[in-house]
Amino acid sequence: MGITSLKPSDLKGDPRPAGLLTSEQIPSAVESVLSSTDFIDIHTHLFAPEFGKIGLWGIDELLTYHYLEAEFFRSSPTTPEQYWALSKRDQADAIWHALFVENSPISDATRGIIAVLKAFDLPTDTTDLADARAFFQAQTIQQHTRRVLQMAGVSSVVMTNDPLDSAETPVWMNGGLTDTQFHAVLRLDRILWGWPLHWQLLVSQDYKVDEHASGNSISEIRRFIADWCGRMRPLYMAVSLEDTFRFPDASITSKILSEAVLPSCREFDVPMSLMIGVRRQVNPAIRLAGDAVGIADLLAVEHLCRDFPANRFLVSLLSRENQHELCVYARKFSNLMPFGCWWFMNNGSIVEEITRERIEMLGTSFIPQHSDARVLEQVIYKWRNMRGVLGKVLTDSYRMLDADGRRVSHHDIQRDVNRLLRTNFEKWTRRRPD
Ligand code: FIX
Ligand code: ZN
Repeated sequence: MGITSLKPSDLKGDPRPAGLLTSEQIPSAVESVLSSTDFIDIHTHLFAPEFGKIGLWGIDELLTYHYLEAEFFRSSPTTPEQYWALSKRDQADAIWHALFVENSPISDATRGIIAVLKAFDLPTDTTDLADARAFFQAQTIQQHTRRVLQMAGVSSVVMTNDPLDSAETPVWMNGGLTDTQFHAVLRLDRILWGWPLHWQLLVSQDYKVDEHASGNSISEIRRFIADWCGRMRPLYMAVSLEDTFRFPDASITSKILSEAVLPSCREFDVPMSLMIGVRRQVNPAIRLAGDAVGIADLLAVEHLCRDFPANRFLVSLLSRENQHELCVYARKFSNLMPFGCWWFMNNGSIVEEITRERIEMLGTSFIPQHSDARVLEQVIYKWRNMRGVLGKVLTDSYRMLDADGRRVSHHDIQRDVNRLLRTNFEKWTRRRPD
């Protein structure tokens, strides 16, 4: 008996047709589906082991994560100049001491470190990092990577790849990516908003472009993108944009986006990811930790979705104030896929707020999260936290559905979780990462 064929009379007296859950059974069913389903992590700054040293992992990298550096400068008299003069190891020791010994690690980012140490049965309340360092030094990156991804319940990791980053070039120029658990994204920040600083890098790669992106520049940029699509086979192209981003306007960014990047996305049938709302380097003294947030004008998103109906857009916004508007635009444009709770949005209470709103307005037609992990082991706590929030939000949604008169089955929950954390992305990229 399928769920749709149930008549109200069948439900009287509560005879449980096979597979249907009682309201009491819903929380554990949701939890078991979430814990047994591997996710696709659609945006990270992680690298496959074959990229060598640019892939960050281990306790010193975990502690010197820019989220923790930002918190460190609030809880330590150490100046940024003094901090940058320290070795990575001494920076990590300083952060451990200030945020984990002298203070309670109750912020999301500090709790994340505790969760990683716990996941490897390492002490979480020592004054030094000797045990943790010994543990990570004993790991081999290949094996450790597989183990960490399995612990995080992540089957595929989508990287962030900059074609103008010389540290990555050796892999791409020597046969490309071989690791099947990692996938490439063509990140175009230096071309889209960094053109004034970086156009000569294309010239050095024999592309005939100029400072104003005039003449043959557009067709040369498209040739550049085509060459890198051949090397990377990216799942999508991407850019992060400031809160001041406007489209269309007279800027080089607008010109390159509309005349080169979006046509190339259509040519290679890949989506364009727009991460909008950063205010870069409001405090350069603290480097990566020095970026902030601003409320973006989403008219740009409206114009892009309407004026480029053949393009598919992945959009994530940094400002809390922009989230509702994004949900509304997603109801207007089927070529718009909201994704993730980006950066300053990625805190439990805000993730819950956004995810509830998205379920209420979009059902399961969005991608709830990405980790944005910069250090390998971060995927352990970032996805554990997300499973916790999603568990609460989905349980409430199914209980409300049950109370409204429609019973839920284990199959329903599995289908919905698959869609949210796997098939929405697979369909959007027209690719099955694994
Ligand atoms: O632009 C981005 O992809 C951002 O995620 C990063 O630049 C940012 O520094 C970050 O790590 C956010 O979590
Ligand atoms: Zn990122």
